[in-house]
Amino acid sequence: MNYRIIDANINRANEGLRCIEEYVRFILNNKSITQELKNIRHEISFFFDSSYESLIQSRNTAEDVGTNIKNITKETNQNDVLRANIKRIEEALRVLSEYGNLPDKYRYQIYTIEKEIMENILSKRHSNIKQMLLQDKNIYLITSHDNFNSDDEFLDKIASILSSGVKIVQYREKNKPASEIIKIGKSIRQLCSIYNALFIVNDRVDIAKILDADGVHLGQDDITISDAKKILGDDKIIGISTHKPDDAIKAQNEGADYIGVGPVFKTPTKPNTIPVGLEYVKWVKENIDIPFFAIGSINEDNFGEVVSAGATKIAVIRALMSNDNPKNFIDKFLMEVKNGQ
Ligand code: 3NM
Repeated sequence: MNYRIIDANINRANEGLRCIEEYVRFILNNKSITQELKNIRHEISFFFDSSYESLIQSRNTAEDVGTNIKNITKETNQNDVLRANIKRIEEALRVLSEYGNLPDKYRYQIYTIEKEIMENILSKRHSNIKQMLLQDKNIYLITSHDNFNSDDEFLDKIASILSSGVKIVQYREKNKPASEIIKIGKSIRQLCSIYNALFIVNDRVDIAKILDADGVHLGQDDITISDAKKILGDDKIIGISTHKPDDAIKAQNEGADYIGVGPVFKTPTKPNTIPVGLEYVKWVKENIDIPFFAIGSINEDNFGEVVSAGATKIAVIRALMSNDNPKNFIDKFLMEVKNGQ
């Protein structure tokens, strides 16, 4: 065995592993990949452990003809550092397997980790874009077809609310067959495009996909956030209703883009649900980092309390769908948020 080659490449692999470990740990905040990298580092050292003394004795850095060759990692951009170090590890592991019989599995593991890291970076990028999209969305309209005599009347109401300034609409329909949901959904989708509003579909990930919605809103009993992502991809918004701190923490950990927080007050839409009150709104404000919409019987008489509890965003059905002057409601709420900040 050529100990000088092995020694140099263990060091090279370890240094590279350390560099990407720091990236994954401190930039991506990804615990599982950090742990995987740490394990590989330890296993490689362990594999050559019996040769440790020979390796150190063989070391002769002063006479190494390669020490003043330009270092590939003299980069300023974090992503360049990452890429250069992944390459460096792969090369070092190849050398260690050719000259030192290190199993190829470590190199293959790095190829997989490289893919995971890239997916993580992309998903972070998408999630930043989605957070930006949600930033100025203070009033979320959730539709209800109840109390409308026709689809046209229903769609006219949505158009009037959009023209009053709402920038995010959730199409919520629990009673109609899929074919009808899709038909009406297409019209709402079009309205949202005209008014430059986000279009979100309630519950049905399949229909969100068919309608090319901007996202889906899930309930606690619907498919999981990660399954929804598999169908819709990373660039679609995924929101979920939450009713207690555990729901909110889970949603955040699973990568929800926003949460619903409620019902804050008793609502006829969910007659059997006990309201969570303003306490839960306060808790979310203090403990959760992703955007949240307070929901449940929020109206002009009580939105002041909701804003005082820490919400800057609300989701409503009746306060807009049953309102002859949605613009007045929207303007007053936005003023309340502005004054409350
Ligand atoms: N979800 P309104 S409360 C659809 O707490 C919905 O998750 C809720 O309607 C939740 O504004 C609710 O008319 C009903 O009370 C909201």
